Amino acid sequence: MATSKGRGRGTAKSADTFLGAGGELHQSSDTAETRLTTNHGVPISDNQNSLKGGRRGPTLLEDFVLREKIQHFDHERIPERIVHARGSAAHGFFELTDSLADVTRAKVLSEAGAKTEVFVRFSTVAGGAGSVDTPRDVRGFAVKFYTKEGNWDLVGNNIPVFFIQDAIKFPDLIHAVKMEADRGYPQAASAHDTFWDFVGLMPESTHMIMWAMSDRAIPRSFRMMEGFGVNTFRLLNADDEPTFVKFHWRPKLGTQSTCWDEAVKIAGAEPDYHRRDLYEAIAAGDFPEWEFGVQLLSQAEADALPFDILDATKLIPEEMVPIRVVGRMVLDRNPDNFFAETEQVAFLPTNMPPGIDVSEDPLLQGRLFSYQDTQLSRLGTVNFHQIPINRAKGCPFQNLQRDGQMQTHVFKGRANYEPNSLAEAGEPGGSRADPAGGFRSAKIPLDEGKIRLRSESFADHYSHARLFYRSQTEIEQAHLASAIVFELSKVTLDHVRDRVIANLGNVDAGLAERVATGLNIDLPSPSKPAIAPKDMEMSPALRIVGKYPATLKGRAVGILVTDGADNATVDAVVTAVDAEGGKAKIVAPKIGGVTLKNGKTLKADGQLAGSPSVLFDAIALVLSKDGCAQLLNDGAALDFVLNAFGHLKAIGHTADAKPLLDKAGVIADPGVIQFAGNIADFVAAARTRQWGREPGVRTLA
Ligand code: HDE
Repeated sequence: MATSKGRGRGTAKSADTFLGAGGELHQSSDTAETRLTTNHGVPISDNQNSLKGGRRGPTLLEDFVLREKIQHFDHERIPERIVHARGSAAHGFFELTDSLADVTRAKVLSEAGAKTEVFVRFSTVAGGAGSVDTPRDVRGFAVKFYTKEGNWDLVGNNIPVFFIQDAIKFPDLIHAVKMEADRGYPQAASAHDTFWDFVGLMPESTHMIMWAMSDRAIPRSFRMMEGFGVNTFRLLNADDEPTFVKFHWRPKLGTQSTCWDEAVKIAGAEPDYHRRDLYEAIAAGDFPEWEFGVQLLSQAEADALPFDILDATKLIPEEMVPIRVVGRMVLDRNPDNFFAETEQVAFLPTNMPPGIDVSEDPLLQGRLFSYQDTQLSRLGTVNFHQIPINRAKGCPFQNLQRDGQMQTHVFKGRANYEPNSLAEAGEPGGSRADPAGGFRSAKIPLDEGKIRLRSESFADHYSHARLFYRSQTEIEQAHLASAIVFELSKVTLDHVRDRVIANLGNVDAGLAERVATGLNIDLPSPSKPAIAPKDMEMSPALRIVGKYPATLKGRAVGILVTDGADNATVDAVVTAVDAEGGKAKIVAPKIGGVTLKNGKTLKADGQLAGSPSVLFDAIALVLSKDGCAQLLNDGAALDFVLNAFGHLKAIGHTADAKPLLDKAGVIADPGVIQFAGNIADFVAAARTRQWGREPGVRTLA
């Protein structure tokens, strides 16, 4: 065997590389630190060949090296999450900027200036772990704070309300939205019969449907999503006095969304769109950041509201109870290992430090059971809290729970019960309950005996849906109505569609009519609501359009170049985009790049066919005359332009690129900018979408 040092990629320290008898590349190592071993530490001599009876004979059962490797591989997967299976995560910190000591004794919320490590997982809800990132769906926004007083898991969503009021309906909701039971499709999509059948029969879902059909459900990036605790919680101060609280996360980059047509196309072009965006932003030092805010209200203030704050289908408009910003969260480190961290992280709404407590919200109450239970089936043992990502940090963890599958802790001493007189405080087995500093529940009087009933205070299913719809801008209302038309167009059962539209009639007669017209069906009369909806004061805070900051931060500009392209224009665009914190990406017909007008080679970040404009927030076409002529016959180039125009993106172009714009049907508007020393105009247009263009490129409901 020939031996040659250092050949092959990823060669371990002091490892030798050599060619095997069959000509295949091997690597070897002869030191204890670097050599390959079995799981039990036995050094392995050959990682290429199994042990056989003769060189062409059968494999021997005796080959424990092979068996161990294959067996471990066979068991690599664990059950995926029943909901929120597809997710991406990052490490970071939470910094409290304003103490809430008056309302809570939780250190994480009362020690201003203190930083707490966090691990955050974002997710879709309906799709499996291998589904795509951009379907229309609610997004999970789960934060694990490793506080000094144990873990606090704020397991929220990017939408502040939910489909149902009582946890007992959750399995029904999820069965209805997931792929249909007999056919196994559609994957990661709510546009199908069973989901809308459930929705039509459950009017309480109407408010959430408004949000799920809004652009919030097709976010541009995890970094551009709001987060909400959804359920109402309580804070308890040093005297155990309770204050109701709603938790909010607000992204520094503003809340931004994709267009529906764009989201659909991204699913094909880049299924990992959000995962890659988060990973690459953090790797580049562009750390995503959110403000953390609370809405606080006393029992008396809650009682005075015209809705029940224990009902998770309602929100408290900011205009009624302002959000007090008390902290910020920065995500600054990618996980080292997807499985160990992102997959094995177990969020539990029951993880709360002293000073934070639950409310009687019947949705939350069911969640308090479900998450612990699901971890047992997913992670397989009661000891899942010992997995590093789940372990409490910054505080001692000690109790008398023992043994169980995968116990990794070697407990010492005889005292594994309490009370005991064998162990002193500080010794193993010597830990005791702390009545003053420990977790206590709010003292809430219970007014009735056992009862299986939905409170009358939950019966108004439409006022908040109306509030949301009517508070939107016209653009957002049109998107929302169009989304319902799209989804109901995929529904095959007439009675299901009719029932949904009949319910929409209680939200807003105009909305119901828009949807019926969009489907070209007769408008059914409104259904009979349990309680007649009321008009509430509009809440402009519920909008997205017109609210996000005008900046290129977090945005990407795709610069399509050809041979002979003007180097000065390319440089000017790249410099201007960089200067504003955007990401400039060179796209060329071939990945090796192009030769610019000055004879220099410019390498491409992406090949045109694999880098469609849906992956960028704005595009620049820096084409030479000949280059443009060649692209006129290239469908990928035409799509690049056509989709950017249709998705309301700024388009900057050289004069020589005009024939491509014309062939793609681009009509000049303020977002289409011919370069002539005016790069600043292009950058200004690239900071947002060209909403004014929309009526000309899309028929909306
Ligand atoms: Fe969850 N939910 N959920 N949920 N949920 C789970 O726990 C459940 C609800 C949310 O990134 C499961 O570990 C019930 C509301 C997020 O790992 C499960 C009910 C909100 C995540 C579960 C709800 C959420 C989950 C599945 C109705 C927003 C992903 C796997 C009573 C406040 C966390 C798991 C992660 C995950 C149950 C409703 C958020 C089955 C019974 C409302 C972000 O335990």
